Amino acid sequence: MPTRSPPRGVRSARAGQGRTAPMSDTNRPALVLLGGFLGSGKTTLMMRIGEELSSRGIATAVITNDQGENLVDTAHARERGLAAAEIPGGCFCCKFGDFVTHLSEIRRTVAPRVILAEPVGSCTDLTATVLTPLSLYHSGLARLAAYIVLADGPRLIGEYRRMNLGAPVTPREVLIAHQICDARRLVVTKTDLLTPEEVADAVGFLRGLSPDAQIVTCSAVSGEGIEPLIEWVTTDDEIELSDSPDLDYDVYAAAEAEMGWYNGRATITAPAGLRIDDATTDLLLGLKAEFGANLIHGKVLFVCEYGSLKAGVVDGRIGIDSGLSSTNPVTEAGLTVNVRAAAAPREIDATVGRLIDELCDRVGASVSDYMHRAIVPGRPVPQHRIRRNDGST
Ligand SMILES: Nc1nc2c(ncn2[C@@H]2O[C@H](COP(=O)(O)OP(=O)(O)OP(=O)(O)O)[C@@H](O)[C@H]2O)c(=O)[nH]1
Ligand SMILES: [Mg+2]
Repeated sequence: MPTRSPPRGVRSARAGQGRTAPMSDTNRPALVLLGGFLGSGKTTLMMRIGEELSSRGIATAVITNDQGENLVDTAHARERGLAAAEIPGGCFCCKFGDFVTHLSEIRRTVAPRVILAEPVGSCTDLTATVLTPLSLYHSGLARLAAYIVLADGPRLIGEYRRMNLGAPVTPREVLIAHQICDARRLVVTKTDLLTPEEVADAVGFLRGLSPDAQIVTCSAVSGEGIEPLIEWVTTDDEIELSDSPDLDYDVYAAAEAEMGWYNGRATITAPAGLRIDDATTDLLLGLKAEFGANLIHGKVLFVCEYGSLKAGVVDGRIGIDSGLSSTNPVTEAGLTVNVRAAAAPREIDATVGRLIDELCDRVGASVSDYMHRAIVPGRPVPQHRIRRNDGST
């Protein structure tokens, strides 16, 4: 296998010491990790793949993960009818024991053929901290079918081009470049937002960062490009574990510490009626206006009698994923909000609380059962870190 040439600061050690496991037995579910930076489209793609697999009669479950609790992603998956387990309070690597327990539990209760797992979008180094420990200590639990990292198409040709991902300097550059170089399979997402020339440009940019990776392009919205991903996910093979790019955990911790995470949920009661689509847009526009370029990913999920509406704002762009059967006003709805921004947690907490209050004032609604928490993620301390290249743990 050729040695990759990752960017400076994300040096990859020698490749080629991985082993290829034998073809799987059919009892173990296929485990697929879908990584990538915040807002790159992991949950949307996971839902799309999950629904596609389910329509082909392939039982699928998902595992979501976050630094906090009350996750839009988990609620969204369950609303869409997918069996979903959630690992809150830290990434898969720091909560490896919980990850193994959930894998085991979901296998016992749902018996899926495929498990799609979404790590926290600010997490990296999964080859060393999740895949290798799984293959060494828990290989009977699941077959490691794929490790795929997503990169946001519009960000690749915009924000990422303006960053130094080829020679990362800032903590966030190091984190994003490492995520890209840690996986052998990369996806340029959201191609429906790009022209064919821009898609080619995004692929070329990614190729420059990870010359030997397999790269596909797709839109979880239009479905274009999904088929190669279905093949990656349904393979009978087990992945070949590769060496891990170097990573300075002080820099990694600094990248995490730059971001504030807010997770909250509430019940909104609106005697005069609340239009969920309007309320969602209001909240997202509010987040965009308040945080500007510091908003990394804002997510809103409303659940009401007509179904659920999940929407997000990434890179200043609002995307709406709706399962609503009607936009008629409702008198009660459950609201979940997750915000990741380069801002102090206290500021995010106060701002979101105010935006919810302002929304309620406008429509004569009231808020009850409001639970909210804002944090700065702690330093990543993986339970295992096993780098095949140097044998360290
Ligand atoms: N147009 C378009 N929008 C997309 C696509 N995939 C995702 N989005 C939008 O991008 C935003 C982020 O998508 P998510 O799937 O929540 O991203 P994520 O990677 O799971 O984000 P985190 O959980 O915060 O790490 C949402 O508003 C989606 O609607 C796509 O293929 N096309
Ligand atoms: Mg997600």
